Amino acid sequence: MALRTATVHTDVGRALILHVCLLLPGLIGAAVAPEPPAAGKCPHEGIAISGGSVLFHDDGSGLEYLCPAGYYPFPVQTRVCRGSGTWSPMRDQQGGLHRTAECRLIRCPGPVDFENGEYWPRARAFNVSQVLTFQCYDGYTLRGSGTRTCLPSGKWDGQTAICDGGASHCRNPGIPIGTRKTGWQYRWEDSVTYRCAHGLTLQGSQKRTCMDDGSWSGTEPSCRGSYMYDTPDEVSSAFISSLTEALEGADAASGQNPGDQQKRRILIDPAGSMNIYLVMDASSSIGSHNFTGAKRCLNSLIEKVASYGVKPRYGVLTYATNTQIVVRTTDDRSSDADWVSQQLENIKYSDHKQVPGTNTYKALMAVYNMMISQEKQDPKGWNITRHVILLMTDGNYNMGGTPERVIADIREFLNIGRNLRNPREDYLDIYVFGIGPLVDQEKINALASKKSGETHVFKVKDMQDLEKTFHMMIDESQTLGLCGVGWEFDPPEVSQPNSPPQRKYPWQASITITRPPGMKENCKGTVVSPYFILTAAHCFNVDDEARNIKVSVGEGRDSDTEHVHFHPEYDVNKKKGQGISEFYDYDVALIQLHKKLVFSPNVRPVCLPCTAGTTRALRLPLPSTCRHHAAQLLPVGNVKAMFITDGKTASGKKVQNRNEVLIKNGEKKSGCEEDARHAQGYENIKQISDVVTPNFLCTGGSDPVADPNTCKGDSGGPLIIHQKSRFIQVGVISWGVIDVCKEKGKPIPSFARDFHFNLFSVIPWLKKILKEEDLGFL
Ligand SMILES: *[C@@H]1O[C@H](CO)[C@@H](O)[C@H](O)[C@H]1NC(C)=O
Ligand SMILES: *[C@@H]1O[C@H](CO)[C@@H](O)[C@H](O)[C@H]1NC(C)=O
Ligand SMILES: CC(=O)N[C@H]1CO[C@H](CO)[C@@H](O)[C@@H]1O
Repeated sequence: MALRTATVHTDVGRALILHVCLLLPGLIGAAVAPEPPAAGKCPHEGIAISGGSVLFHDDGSGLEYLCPAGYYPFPVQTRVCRGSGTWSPMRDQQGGLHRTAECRLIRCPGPVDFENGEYWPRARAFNVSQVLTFQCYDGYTLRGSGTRTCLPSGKWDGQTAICDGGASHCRNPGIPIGTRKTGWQYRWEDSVTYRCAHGLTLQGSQKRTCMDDGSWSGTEPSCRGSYMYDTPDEVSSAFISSLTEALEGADAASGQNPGDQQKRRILIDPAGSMNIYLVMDASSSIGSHNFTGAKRCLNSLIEKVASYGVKPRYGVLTYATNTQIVVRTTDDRSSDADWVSQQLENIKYSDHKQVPGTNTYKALMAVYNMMISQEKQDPKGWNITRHVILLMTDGNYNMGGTPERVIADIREFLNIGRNLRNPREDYLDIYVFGIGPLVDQEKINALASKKSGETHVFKVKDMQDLEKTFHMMIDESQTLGLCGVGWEFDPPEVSQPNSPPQRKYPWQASITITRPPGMKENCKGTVVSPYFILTAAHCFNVDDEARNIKVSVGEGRDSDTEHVHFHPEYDVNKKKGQGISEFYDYDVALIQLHKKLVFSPNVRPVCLPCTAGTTRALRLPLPSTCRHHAAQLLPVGNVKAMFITDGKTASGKKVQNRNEVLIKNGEKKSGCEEDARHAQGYENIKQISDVVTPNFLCTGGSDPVADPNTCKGDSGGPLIIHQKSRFIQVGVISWGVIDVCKEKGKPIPSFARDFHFNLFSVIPWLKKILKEEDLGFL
């Protein structure tokens, strides 16, 4: 077989700046009583809750029902004291009136419908930690989670189980637990609609349409009880991943100083500019203390975004009955973070004080008007500006009409969703944060964007949870080391004659091993943490000394090696006795560096499977397991993947090239593996599994399409899955059947296959060696 090590010397180019950002919000939500409170006039008798206790607000304006852990107040959590001296009536989510309150056990709703398979046990509701199991009928393939556990929040872990019969333009979108689906055909432009079982509110998209590209429009629906909140973990993970992605691709069209980095970013970023609108509910029931906290959080958000070199324009609005515009996007200073922060600091809570009523319609109308003025100012750059609206509210708007109308107008104005082939959905994201028990889930869901696999609406318990969320989101360790962020755009060559060579994939490392007499061997590797480079074990000889192994990453100096950790099961001679001269199972090694790498836009880690970083990168629901990662990254079938090679542009500039291949992980797998018999030395093996163990991923060949092949020098480099704009390594390039590069010009035979060591097979070893590296292995 042909190993992919090489004696050619390869330079590592310097990289372009990428933007990555991070995030954070703080916010505000508040409840507005539909009627003015009547201080203290309501009786304290006759309103007890069975199984719980009652907390009266000091000013007599309301009460809150409290229940022990594992229980929730039914039918309502809070009541207000009305002008007439009576408590507000208690209506459940269907509007049914109740005379008494009780603490009910938190339970998970059971499935009301399931297609093409069975589930058990059958029940309308499940206790916390009960398990549901799904199985498909013959001929159907299970996607999603075959078993699901009821969580203490009343939600199920894992992902919707779907028994898919295949063979349609879109895949079966499934029936999330608690919903019923209508629509059984999944052709282009077919739609399905969902309803929730009695007592639950639908979040996400009620209707989804099969689109041109084979995906479904909108977000998978879920059915929630009024007692379900998003934990800080869930919020920060979902929001951080969506927002980071949005910020990665955006920059404001500004930057006066042609020499600074800002300017350079604009040159390489045709994706245009970004507006962020911060819309804060400041209605009367929010105390001034909370308002100050929310301002502090938003200020940190602005600073954080700025510290990553992204310069969006900000619009800042506060609202209650009326809307106050604090910063307009049309103001030249709106992309000056310091100035915007200062304006935010100057807002006084008393500006809106004592006004009952929340007019969300008017607030969004003000955002819409800002967009219109900005378009007049800059008609040319307009359609490449992305808009992100962060709305903080309780969704309990009680005046001004339904805000959905303005959202429809905004979408129309930005030309979003009109053309099915170019829906431009990327150009608008509306996140809605609701805080506290009075949040009306249906209303906040109606306002938020609905995008496949993403969450835009969050309901948090209280201000404290929100602050916690906020702290989790701005945790530096999660953002600087954000894994798998690449920059694939090619800058116009002419604009930067002296620019450094292009570097799109900042985790790529070149490894040079010097062996006497004057021989050099080259391999590739990947940065997986500040101290470790993942590569192939066969790059090294037993007698290679650490001082002769150098690693080059980014544009800095070569790094010295402290130690090479081989997988304990790697033994090239293991099967010599069976006539197999070379055996490459467990062909993985980790180089431990002498000094820590400093992460920068040019030096970043790739994502490894079964880590918290990958869960975030893939925006998988929490909690996610290693099995979920495997199902998402390596499903059965031909799986799109890529490897990276060094190349040169026509003008001689060094570049990193993306080579797309298909991992044969379905019916073509055994054929792919059988071709290993064509490798020199493997002609006479008895069983193919003697050399191609289940730990290899196979690419190459010409069926269904011709894949590019790896060459000498690529050994140790990554086999990567590119999903949701992030890069996750699933394999290490190990060996190939022939060296197609040596035979340049000759037609490439269909048996030219490449074998990559599957990282899912060595997770315990990675976890052990990388235990100090904080990668959050699952
Ligand atoms: C659920 O929990 C309740 C209260 O602890 C108990 O009475 C009931 O039997 C449990 N149901 C199941 C199916 O375990
Ligand atoms: C912006 O508008 C121009 C002219 O109408 C069009 O050619 C271009 O494709 C649009 N760009 C985007 C990103 O929609
Ligand atoms: C809605 C909310 O979080 N209210 C809080 C405002 O601040 C006071 C004082 O810190 C808290 O007691 C409230 O719970």
